[in-house]
Amino acid sequence: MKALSTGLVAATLALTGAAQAQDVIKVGVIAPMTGPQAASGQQIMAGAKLYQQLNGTKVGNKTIELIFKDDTGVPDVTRRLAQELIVNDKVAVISGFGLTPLALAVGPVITQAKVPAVIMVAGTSMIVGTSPYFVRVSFTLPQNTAPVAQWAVENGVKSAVSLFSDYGPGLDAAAAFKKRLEAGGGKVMQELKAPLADPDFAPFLQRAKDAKPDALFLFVPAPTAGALMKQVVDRGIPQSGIKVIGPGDVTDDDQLNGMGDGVLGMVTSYNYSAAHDSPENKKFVEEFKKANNGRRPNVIGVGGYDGIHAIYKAIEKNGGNTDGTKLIEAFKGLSWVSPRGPVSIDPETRDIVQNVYVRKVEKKDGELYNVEFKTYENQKDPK
Ligand code: VNL
Repeated sequence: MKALSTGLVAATLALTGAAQAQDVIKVGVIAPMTGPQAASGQQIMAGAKLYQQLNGTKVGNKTIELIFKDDTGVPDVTRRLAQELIVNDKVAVISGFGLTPLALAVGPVITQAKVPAVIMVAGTSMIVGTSPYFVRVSFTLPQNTAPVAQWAVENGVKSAVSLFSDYGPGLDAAAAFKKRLEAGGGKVMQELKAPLADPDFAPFLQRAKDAKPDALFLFVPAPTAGALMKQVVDRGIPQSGIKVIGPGDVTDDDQLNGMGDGVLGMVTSYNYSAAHDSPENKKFVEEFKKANNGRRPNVIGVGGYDGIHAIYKAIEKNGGNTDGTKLIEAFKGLSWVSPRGPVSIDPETRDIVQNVYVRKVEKKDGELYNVEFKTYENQKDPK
């Protein structure tokens, strides 16, 4: 009798454990939380946590558990963490990826394991095409660059020098800019490529200034923007009559105030501004600041927030079924109103479709903001 009851208790406990495990859906979030790209991981984590804070942890009767991992910005670490999360923690989805090479590193892993991966930052066009299990909520560089190239054409830019980080998104941005500027009758005189790691911008900026172009087109990943723009301003480039432009990574909301008044008037185009005028964004910015000691959200923070939203909605659409092949289908065609504006996931490409705004740096209440003045609606990656 005693043996029987012990056995029963053990069986009951095992069943309870199994039932609890089935009620929890784990989601991995892999990002650089330390190292030179730490600002990116901090924004992703803040955005993801805020989503749960404002919307709860439940989807139907399932509890969504986020597991954060720091890849320090090293692709081999991203790959190993992805494998561990999938094999040991049995996550249903992985997400994050603060740089293009970090996203590319997990492609073969997710294809083999059939586990969806939601890209919250990385912006090189070709990434999503490298695995049928990728879906992207961030942006692509050609998508974000085309409108500012158009603005340059319309504002008399005939000659330009491009300076960009020498890797996927920089090459994509520079190519998108050149294509549109030259179609509009302008010319890119020089393309200057700075290394991604520990760049010294000084010699490049001197060359660019000496070339006296109508415009200097810039791209660096958002966490590097403060260092670049300080030097651009110190050299007086905006004041020398050269229009300094780029995708909005270079006037990153997280660092904009530290760039100084020298960036006032600078025009960029981008999918997100902390100054975006909508009730959804007002609430998002307010709550984000409240939860993060007054820190302002940037494009990466909104990527973390929207990434978790998309995961919730895909799980909900599938009634809690987390089979990877079914789950990736559920992401296709999702649409929602983000703090950045209306967005959707292109069912064909699994890439995000969104508004891209042309903005100008202005001062409001003593702070610098990217103030939107023109909208290109429902933009796909132009390829
Ligand atoms: C990338 C593109 C990273 C744009 C960024 O910041 C960015 C990338 C971290 O694809 O590596 O602003």
